Amino acid sequence: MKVLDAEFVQGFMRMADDGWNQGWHERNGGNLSYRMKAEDVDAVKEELCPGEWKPIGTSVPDLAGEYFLVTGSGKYFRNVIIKPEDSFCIIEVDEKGENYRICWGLVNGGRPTSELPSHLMNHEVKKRVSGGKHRVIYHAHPANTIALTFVLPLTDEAFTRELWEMATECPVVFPDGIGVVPWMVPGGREIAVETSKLMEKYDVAIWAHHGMFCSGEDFDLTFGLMHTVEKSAEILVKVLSMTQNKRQTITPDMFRDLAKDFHVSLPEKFLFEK
Ligand code: 2HA
Ligand code: ZN
Repeated sequence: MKVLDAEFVQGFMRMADDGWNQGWHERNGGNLSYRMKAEDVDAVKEELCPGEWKPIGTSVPDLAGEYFLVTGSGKYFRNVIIKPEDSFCIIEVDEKGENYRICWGLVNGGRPTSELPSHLMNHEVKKRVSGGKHRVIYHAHPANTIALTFVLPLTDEAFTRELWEMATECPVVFPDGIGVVPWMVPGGREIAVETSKLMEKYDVAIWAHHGMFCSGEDFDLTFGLMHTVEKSAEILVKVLSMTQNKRQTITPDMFRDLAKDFHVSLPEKFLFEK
């Protein structure tokens, strides 16, 4: 099968375009990766043509031999549906988890996303903690979430609780909460290590003054997670623009009632008295 005809590739392209249409991907902002299933690799194997091995910049031994669909460094989400072969690629990770090679795509040259270390380290953690279920890692620059990193304390507790309070669905959609990484230089191993530590506990990590990372089982769940967090952030920005004091809100006991009926467990560390 042609790579571009495969359902997982169509899903990847649609998600990238949905993110562009949300306004989360100015210029070359953001990146997306998908850990391919054995049957995905099988379906497109006649089109795979491996290039040279190159260093990943970190070590991901638990991803040895895996294939990923990843957006390209400097490439625009705007162009993913317009010139897919130029905008993303399929890479293979070597037997040590230290090198990758491009097997398809980026026909005009280039390399996978500058955030490849963060993507792969997040995949490695999520593969382990989800028992292999999580396959999608998504990074975007949604404006309301970023705006909040200038006014809320940069703690998991503050972001989780404030965003949970803004929409009743939030604690059900991300019951484990949200992690926050303080401002760091992007693109390297250090920020990848900090983000992947948070991914042990959460499916969402916010990078202060930069953007958000989400992890999920498939494209719909991962996009939906980013969308839910950003929508909640938008509501909080509106509320804070009107007043510093909410007249009423969802209280810790209301969250506990919700948790019971919706069969989620909400960590007590987010249900503190204010
Ligand atoms: O430009 O978003 O974090 C891609 C990025 C880097
Ligand atoms: Zn970014």
